[in-house]
Amino acid sequence: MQTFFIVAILGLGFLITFQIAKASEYVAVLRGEEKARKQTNRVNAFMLLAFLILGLIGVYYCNEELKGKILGEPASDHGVLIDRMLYITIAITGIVFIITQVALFWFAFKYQESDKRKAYYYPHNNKLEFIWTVIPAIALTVLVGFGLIYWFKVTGNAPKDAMIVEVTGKQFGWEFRYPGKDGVLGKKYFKNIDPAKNNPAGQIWEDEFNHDDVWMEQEMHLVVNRPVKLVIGSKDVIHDVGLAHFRMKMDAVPGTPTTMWFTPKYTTKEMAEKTGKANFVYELSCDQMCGKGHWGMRGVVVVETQEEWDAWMASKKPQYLVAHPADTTAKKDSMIGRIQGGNSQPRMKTSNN
Ligand SMILES: [Cu+2]
Repeated sequence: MQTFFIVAILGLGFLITFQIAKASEYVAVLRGEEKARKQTNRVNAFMLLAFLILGLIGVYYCNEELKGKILGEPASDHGVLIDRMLYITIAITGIVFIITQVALFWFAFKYQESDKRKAYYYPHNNKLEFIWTVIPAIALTVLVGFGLIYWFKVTGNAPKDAMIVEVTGKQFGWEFRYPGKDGVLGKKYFKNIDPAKNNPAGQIWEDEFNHDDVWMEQEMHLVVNRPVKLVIGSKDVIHDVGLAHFRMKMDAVPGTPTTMWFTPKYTTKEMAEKTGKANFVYELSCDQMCGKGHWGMRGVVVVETQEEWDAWMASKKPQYLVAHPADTTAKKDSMIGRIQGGNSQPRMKTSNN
């Protein structure tokens, strides 16, 4: 029955289309085909012009509406460069956009079909082709060149005094690890990841660099005017560390650490004053569709003075001590604990099955 209706509807649709086509054909014959075509031509030419004018008004209106509502001043040193690059790109492509669109629609209107003139046949001009190939090529090379220079800067070596923070994305949230006083992140291994044993990052406890590493979730603290290098990874799928206020972003790829560095220019408090929003926070968003909880991957970045940061860090306990409350020196014991942990898991699984 359903199939019958579908076929019937399709058949009717076809019939109606056919009849309309036939009817307009008759109308054209009655009115004179030539005349009908010319009239349609005029209407189209006028509508193209109207589209141009309305479109340009729309562009202007959107720009006015959104002015000042986007992110505001970039809050990092690299952000200033990236914004500048963006504005130069928008200016150049904007000028080209306006010229080409106005020319396109104005010509379509001005040179619509007319009995008074005939189209001029002009198939080829090497000089013209050369000019409009070479100029855009040079302009784009310069723009891409700037992009590449900034990219190498952002992903290249951070200054020696840079702070290091490890950022790990997961479904759905962010984890951070600070290297502690030694300034070195201890080694980790994904099979060691076991939040039940207080090892959410998978740290290898035998590595002494791990003993002062501090681990936390959802909130990252940075020092104003001090470069920071983020070492980025993921526990499951590809996420993306999006720091829109700093104009920074980098994919978080499982198994392949990525890095970027920048220097925050303003503390959270200063930014609150600048934006006039008392509850301003720097946001860390996931810029990669990573699953159904993607929308909830909002982290917070707190930028503060060195003293505030020191006080905050002093209140944190290294993860090694969280995992080994009674044991700060005996590395042998922690190793045994890890081996036992590794063996007990599969056994538990078999008994469950
Ligand atoms: Cu994500």
